[in-house]
Amino acid sequence: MSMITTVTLNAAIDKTYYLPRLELGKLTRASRLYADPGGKGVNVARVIQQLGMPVTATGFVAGSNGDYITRQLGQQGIAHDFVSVEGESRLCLNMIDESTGVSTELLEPGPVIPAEALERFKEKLSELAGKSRIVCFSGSLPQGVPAAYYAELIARVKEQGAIAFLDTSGEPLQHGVRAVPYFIKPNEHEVHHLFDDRPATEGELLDKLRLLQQSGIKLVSLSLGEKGSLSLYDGQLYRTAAPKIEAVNTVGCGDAFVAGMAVGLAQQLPVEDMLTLAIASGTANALSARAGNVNLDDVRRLRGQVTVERE
Ligand code: TA6
Repeated sequence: MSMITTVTLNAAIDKTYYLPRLELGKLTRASRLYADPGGKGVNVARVIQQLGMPVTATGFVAGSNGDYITRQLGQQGIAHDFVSVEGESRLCLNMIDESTGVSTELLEPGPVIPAEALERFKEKLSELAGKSRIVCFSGSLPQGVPAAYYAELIARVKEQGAIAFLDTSGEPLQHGVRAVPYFIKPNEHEVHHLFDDRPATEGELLDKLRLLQQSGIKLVSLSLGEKGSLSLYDGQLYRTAAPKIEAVNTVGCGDAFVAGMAVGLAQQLPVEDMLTLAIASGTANALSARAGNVNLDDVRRLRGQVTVERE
């Protein structure tokens, strides 16, 4: 039985290009490139599998790109059960200028999801959630999917007695929090957008996190970038700091963070250890040339360098 299921409604092929230099208007030849099944939930699934826990990836795929995604997942040993639709799964490009280290992403829109496929997916999700301890919803919604769709899916996951993680933004997040997922990982901007869209002091930000927690969301993690993260769990605030590293490719760090949190929760680790695993996984992802990818030795080493303070 898969302990964890990840949902990617807009699955992608992530193509990562390393360029000697990226200058608009000029021809550039990639010195190396990688192509991996991607989209946030697929990245979460890959890292969960690399952390040693059984996982199933689901969502929507389309066309020959969709075939590539599912074929590669099979080769990476990741169970998958997607709903296929017409059209073509998208490419998500990440161009890394090696002269500056600057990463520039270009994301295609992906296929339009028809109403009948939305219904088909709801049934599939209920079936998968019935076999899972945790279901992770990650990423933006493709065209044709109503902003409240995550909220409907979260309700189905909870009906099956499973735990729902939600990592998204904008209107889908605003609707999603009303379905009271167990865990959300908003950035500062997304927190403000959930309330009054006014930037605030750290104290006002914490008040907003506490309001989210009072609505029943058990775990809220707020990424502060270089400054680490703040997590509120069952009313207790934890301030965490990630070890300093030389980042190679930061794309997918948030997904690896979610994967570490899901594995930590599934293993019923104490909160501090769960947060440590999440941060070590997110940091380890930045050491990989590929998106949504960690080396277990890096995770183990970094776990000893993460600080978690109760406040
Ligand atoms: O978080 C990184 C990433 O998953 C990339 O690998 C790329 O697939 C992108 O995000 C997709 O984001 P979206 O929110 O559109 O699903």
